[in-house]
Amino acid sequence: VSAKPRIFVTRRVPEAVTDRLQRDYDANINTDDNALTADQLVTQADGMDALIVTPPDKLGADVIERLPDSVRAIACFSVGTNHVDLEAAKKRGIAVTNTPGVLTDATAEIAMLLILGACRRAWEGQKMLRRRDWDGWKPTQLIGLELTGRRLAIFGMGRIGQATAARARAFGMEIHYHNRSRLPEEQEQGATYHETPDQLLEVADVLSLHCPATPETQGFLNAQRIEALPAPTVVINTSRGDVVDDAALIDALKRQRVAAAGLDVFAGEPNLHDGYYELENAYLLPHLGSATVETRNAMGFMCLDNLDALFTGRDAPNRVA
Ligand code: 8YV
Repeated sequence: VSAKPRIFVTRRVPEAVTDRLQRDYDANINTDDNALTADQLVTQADGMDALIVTPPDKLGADVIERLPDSVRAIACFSVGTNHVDLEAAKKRGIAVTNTPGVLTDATAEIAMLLILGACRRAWEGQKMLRRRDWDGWKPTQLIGLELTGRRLAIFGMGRIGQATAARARAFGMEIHYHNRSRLPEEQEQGATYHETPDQLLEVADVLSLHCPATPETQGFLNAQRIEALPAPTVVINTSRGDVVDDAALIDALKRQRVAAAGLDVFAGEPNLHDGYYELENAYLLPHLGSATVETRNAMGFMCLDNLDALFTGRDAPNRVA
């Protein structure tokens, strides 16, 4: 019998993280790397002291209630925790941790890639070239929107929103934001605060969503709010797909009411709304926000730092429940 805490990991994790897991824990890693059903999750949790999980693993109240008593901790390999029912975990006395901070820069980089890709029509250009359809430079070919001088409206000015603002500022964009609370002036770095989301939408040449997925932000960007955006406008999402009403955004992109969108996250991943595939003006990525060597290692180590703390009688530094 091993004295090391037993951990079930729902996906393959970077090699350096795997090494540390195997050194310090009795680890069972789902090397198939596939999404587990609720039943599979509960079965695999049998006899475990902790789980390392990652969206889209769903740990709703139904799953949490069925976890064996041995499970004392759930470490989320993510900053977002909307896939875990924190209340249900609290009720069962299970600690839940996440990975804030370490993916800020990587995600802000992807936000910039999406802004550039959507505004400058990078996907259409790629497609034209690779299909050998490019018949030469033309003054009116694939004309996009210039970032310089445009207003970037950031909805949710937390770590990632601020990191995106810093990068966009270097591109000459004017920064506007809405946040539940106004930032201290030194953190605003000249950004203009808008007290209500609707005031922010009115100035959004580019709207970038950086809020967490909560019942309040669910379907935030709906048909009515899209109509409040100026034209042309560009919509960027690196937060969670649930924040956008897909049917409304797809309709607006079709009509060119929204000039372009850059999306890294989708409701129902990996099964995105069919309408997106047809759109030339949607620049789409498969949830790459945190996908760098540095960040994925740091996320894994952070999960382990939290579990190390819990299993040596300390409180976890990134405990959310
Ligand atoms: C992850 C994320 O890629 O941390 C988050 O909330 O969305 C991304 O960093 C995703 O959670 C899958 O692990």
